[in-house]
Amino acid sequence: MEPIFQEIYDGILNGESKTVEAKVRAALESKVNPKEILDQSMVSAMAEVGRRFEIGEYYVPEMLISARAMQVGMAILKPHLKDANIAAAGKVAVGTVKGDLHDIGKNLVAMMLEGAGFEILDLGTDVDPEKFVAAADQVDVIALSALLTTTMPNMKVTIDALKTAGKRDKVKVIIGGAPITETYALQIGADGSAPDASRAVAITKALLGK
Ligand code: B1M
Repeated sequence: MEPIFQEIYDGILNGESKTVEAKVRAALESKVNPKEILDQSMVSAMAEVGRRFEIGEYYVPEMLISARAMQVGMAILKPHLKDANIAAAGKVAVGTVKGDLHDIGKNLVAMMLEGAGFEILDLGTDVDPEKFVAAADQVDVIALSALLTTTMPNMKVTIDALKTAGKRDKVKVIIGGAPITETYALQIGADGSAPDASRAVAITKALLGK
């Protein structure tokens, strides 16, 4: 790996936002292709963060600081990616369902997806089913998060609202959050579920054939 890519890669793995910011700027100033910066250092670093999380080497705090460092780098890179007319891997609307205010896991999912090259439409928390329905026209995937057993049923309400609006077939729906199981996902008509943010990326990619 080229030294500048290695420095960005290590900066993300170690959650060093300032290093990532400085090195991404330096790479752009040296006229390195923004897509190469993204793919060869940043996306691969986040994939490694995900791998370390899955094998229990990283925990949520490490994943969060890495994701933040990634976001700092992404913010600098974004305008250049747009200039270069590079298409996102797909667009995902993320939100925590109606009645639920927990957003740390949802934000982590959004950050990891963004790190993997997806464009994110973050609908926030306590999201009405109608808002997800409206978003279905603009995205490829709808990602629903719930942390409470009392708000889980609103995932089904949201999927049913998509069906009623005739939009269910336009989008893939994935769900997740501490109380969610794959059995529940299938039962309510989601396309899949993920137990954590890194596997949310894997399933999103799989559903979109990426
Ligand atoms: Co609340 N809370 N909380 N809480 N809270 C839990 C969830 C709870 C388990 C605590 C407990 O009792 N042990 C419990 C739920 C019990 C249940 O339903 N069975 C609970 C409760 C009861 C409540 C209140 C009702 C408490 C009250 O007021 N009486 C209340 C409800 C408010 C509401 O939502 N309407 C409440 C409020 C809050 C705070 C506001 C104080 C705060 C939230 C702050 C915030 O999010 N900005 C809070 C917190 C922090 C927690 C705990 C302690 C931590 C949650 C968290 O952020 N975890 C939680 C206990 C716990 O989990 N140990 C608890 C870290 C986060 C990274 O993990 O969100 O699980 P998580 O996300 C993971 C995966 O689940 C997955 O990936 C993430 C990263 O790997 N994932 C997805 C999440 N969404 C995904 C979507 C995907 C795929 C994967 O695809 C779309």
